[in-house]
Amino acid sequence: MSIVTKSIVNADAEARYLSPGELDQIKSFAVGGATRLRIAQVLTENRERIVKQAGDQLFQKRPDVVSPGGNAYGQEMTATCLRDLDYYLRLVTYGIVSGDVTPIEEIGIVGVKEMYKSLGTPIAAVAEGVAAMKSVANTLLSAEDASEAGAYFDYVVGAMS
Ligand SMILES: CCC1=C(C)/C(=C/C2=NC(=C\c3[nH]c(/C=C4\NC(=O)[C@H](C)[C@H]4CC)c(C)c3CCC(=O)O)/C(CCC(=O)O)=C2C)NC1=O
Repeated sequence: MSIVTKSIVNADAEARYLSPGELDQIKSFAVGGATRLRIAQVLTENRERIVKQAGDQLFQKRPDVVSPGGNAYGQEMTATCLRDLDYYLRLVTYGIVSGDVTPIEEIGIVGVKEMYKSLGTPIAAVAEGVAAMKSVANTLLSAEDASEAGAYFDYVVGAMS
């Protein structure tokens, strides 16, 4: 839920106007809107490059995952692995646009440890891949925008560890 929806739900539950504090929070959400949309646009436009370069970095650091016996071994499994990175990049853009990690949490974090465990996927390596996407994204963004985006990548990495 965005801060706007959340504040309205809370206020209406008490049949009251939005409080000055809530209006302040909504104001900073609105003021940051253009920035968040700009960042999401850059990440969306560069998604193929971000996923590809992050994958290259991950497989260099963790050659075991793409070696025989590795969870991402073989063309098809490697493609599925890169698809998962693309999923998380997409969820990060949802988080950035809404200014809230809740969409990321609901779509991609709840139950993720159990899921990867049952797939035999080393979740630490997925987290490394997400961290690699963050560093590739950093090269495409201003320092300020990179720091804003970084919080959402960090959220995913943190939730996987
Ligand atoms: C948007 C929310 C969402 C997520 C997150 C998601 C993840 C997801 N990743 C899967 C598989 C997989 N995920 C990986 C990923 C990796 N293996 C590694 O060793 C690497 C570390 C890593 C890449 C970074 C692989 C290789 C598979 C296939 C495993 C298999 O079929 O044995 C599967 C099993 C079904 C399938 O193959 O599609 C799901 C559901 N699906 C979703 O709908």
